[in-house]
Amino acid sequence: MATMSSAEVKAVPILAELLAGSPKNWGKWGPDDEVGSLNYLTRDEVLRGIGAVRAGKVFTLQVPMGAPQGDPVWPGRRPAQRMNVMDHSHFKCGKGPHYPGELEYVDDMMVMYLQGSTQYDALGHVWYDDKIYNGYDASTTTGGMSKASVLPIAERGVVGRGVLIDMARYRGKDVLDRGETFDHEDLMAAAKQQGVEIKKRDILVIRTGFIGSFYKSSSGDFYKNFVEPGLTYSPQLVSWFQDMEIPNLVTDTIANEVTVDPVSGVALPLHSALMRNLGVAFTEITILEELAADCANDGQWSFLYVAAPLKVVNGSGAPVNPVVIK
Ligand code: UVW
Repeated sequence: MATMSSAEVKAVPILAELLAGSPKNWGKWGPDDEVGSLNYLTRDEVLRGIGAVRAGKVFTLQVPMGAPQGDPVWPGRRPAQRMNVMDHSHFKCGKGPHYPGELEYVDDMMVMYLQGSTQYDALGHVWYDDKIYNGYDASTTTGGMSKASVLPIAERGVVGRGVLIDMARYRGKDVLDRGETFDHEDLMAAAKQQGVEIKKRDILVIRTGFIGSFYKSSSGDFYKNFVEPGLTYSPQLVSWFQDMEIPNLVTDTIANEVTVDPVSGVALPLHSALMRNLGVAFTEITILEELAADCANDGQWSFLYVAAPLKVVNGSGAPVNPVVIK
């Protein structure tokens, strides 16, 4: 059997090496900041988003939560489970509570990963070198996030002009291939073909078709050799996000970037380069099929984007149902 010499084995750098010298926005909005690049979404940006509304069409971007076939989640997490704790059957067998007037009702509860549906990641969700966004110590995540949790994002809300870039359509596919990558140059080329401009401070919404494919395949096929398509790391891509002051990256994949950077071999480097270092908010697991079809039909790829994750205290993320108005 042929063996590889140590020189032939590609060494995977640690994030601190890969991202040495990568720009950071730590301190840019003060030592207590916890919402990062969402600070770019000023009142003017809200009005710019409202200015993109033309026809009053409304789209919601959350995937169904607790669907019978399961929900798309990062391998190792489990789909949300909804359980009835009270319903008609309880009252039929005399186990329901009695209220004056004979009111009866249904109650249920859900057990879920906070990243187990369409969600906003807290800016402190990932780290390296023991520091999360804005330089807070990673020990602040222990037992619940006391810094850069999802709560400040939830309290602030996210409103601005969104632009959809349909990478799958641009490449003539229903769904990008597993591990297929693209970068900012591809985004701009796709935007040009769509006839839309990605403007400074736009909320960037990218369709790969990947989450849509979850609902068309068996769960075994979806998770087999799991490698998502997506954006891939380069210093130029990070500079582009920084120069464009992108506040929020929204995609129809589970982790917003190619699972493993094919150049360095590092897993999810953009989580660190964009979220940890620049404070770009990540919205993951959206479903964009209906919105993309409508944009292709009417040629309008920009819109008002509105989202507010749930106010989970100390949460590393929270479910959200973003709303797009065209
Ligand atoms: C991981 O944390 C691995 O991914 P996500 O940002 O999708 O939750």
